[in-house]
Amino acid sequence: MHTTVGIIGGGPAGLLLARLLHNAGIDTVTLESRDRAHVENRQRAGILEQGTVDVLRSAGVGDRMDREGLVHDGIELRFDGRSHRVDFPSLTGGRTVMVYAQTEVVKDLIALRSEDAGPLLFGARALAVEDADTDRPLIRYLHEGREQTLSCDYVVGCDGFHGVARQAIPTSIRTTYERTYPYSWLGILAEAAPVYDELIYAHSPRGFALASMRTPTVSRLYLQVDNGTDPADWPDERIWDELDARLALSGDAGVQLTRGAVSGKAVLPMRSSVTEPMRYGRVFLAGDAAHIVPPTGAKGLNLAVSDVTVLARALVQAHGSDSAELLDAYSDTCLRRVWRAEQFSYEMTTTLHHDPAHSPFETRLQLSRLDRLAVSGHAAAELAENYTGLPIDY
Ligand code: FAS
Ligand code: PHB
Repeated sequence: MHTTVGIIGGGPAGLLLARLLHNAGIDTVTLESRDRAHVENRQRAGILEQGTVDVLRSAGVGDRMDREGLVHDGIELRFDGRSHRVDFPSLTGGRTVMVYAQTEVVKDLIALRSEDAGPLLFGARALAVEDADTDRPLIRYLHEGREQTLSCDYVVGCDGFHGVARQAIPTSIRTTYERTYPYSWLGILAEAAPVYDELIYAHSPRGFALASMRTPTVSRLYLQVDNGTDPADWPDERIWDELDARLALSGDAGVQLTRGAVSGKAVLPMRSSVTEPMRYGRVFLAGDAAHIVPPTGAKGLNLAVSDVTVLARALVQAHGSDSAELLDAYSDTCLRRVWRAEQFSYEMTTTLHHDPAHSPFETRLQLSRLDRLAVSGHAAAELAENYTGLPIDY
């Protein structure tokens, strides 16, 4: 089988790239190792930047998001017995974010894909990418018990942190920068009204807590826990009690922790990772295949969207003309924005989490940083600008 663009991975990066290229009349084949149900129900991100919302709308995938998504124009920070709201529109010239789960974005992209009958193969596991530095790169993959090959004009690795595409970049030119954090997140979904009508990020001596949401009746909640934590050690009541203690909501009007049936209990490790370059020959990396951010800044999914938006423009240019100018600039263009998101996610994570290696001195520094965000419009604007998302070609 041959295609213009072979895409490995049917997560948000791969599915959106296929959609953008389809809209531009470029044929693709997408290989996804898991089945449709797994990909559609994998609990992950919840916040879409303004730029992501704009891209989904212009790609024709935004209708249900606009009907069911929740537009948010701020977040609340809680620390040291105080709470401070960061307002987005007044600090960013009108930008907001959308609460609309990654699971829903993926469902919308897959549903649209089946209408266009684009070849999206589930249960197709890429084994290797070969001939990356030729004009006919090849994907070897396993599907329906048989090893098969897909020859391509271009290959894009959208296969996440554990994918194979990264291996196509020779170790002699591939550098991975990484950091793991001394804590993880325990995340739950709960059939319970959200704590508040905006997200609450809470710094507390007991550890970080985040109150988010999926719908007006479904909450998404996170607690900082030790690395290696077994979710079984956190029965529901213990989770609710700890959220109560860390969010410290007592007495706040309109803010209440409603307990409900818990599902989707999972522990998420926290890491930062960037692989450079994001391209070798005719093989490109996009999304988590190239970079990972701790989810504190809600950047992971949004970076995947900006990568494939930049890449789709470059592939359209190369496909329609002899110019490879945008393709040649792809890695540098994306990495500038990636490193900005890495820095913002690192800053949000290290400011809000209790690091077991911290002395009281570092904790005072954290509280001073949070106080600065509460009293300085300049500091708050820097947070708001990064949280709502920098321009795609920042
Ligand atoms: P993905 O990992 O989503 O998709 C990669 C796809 O490739 C998967 O479907 C996988 O099955 C497939 N694949 C892998 N190897 C393959 C192979 N060899 N052949 C074929 N297919 C293969 N971000 C936030 O902003 N907020 C959050 O709260 C948040 N929570 C997260 C929780 C978890 C547990 C994880 C792992 C990530 C979380 N993220 C969060 C980040 C997450 O949203 C990613 O940024 C986002 O999924 C990136 O999308 P993709 O790049 O498409 O990668
Ligand atoms: C989520 O709703 O899953 C979410 C929101 C904000 C974050 C991380 C996760 O920073």
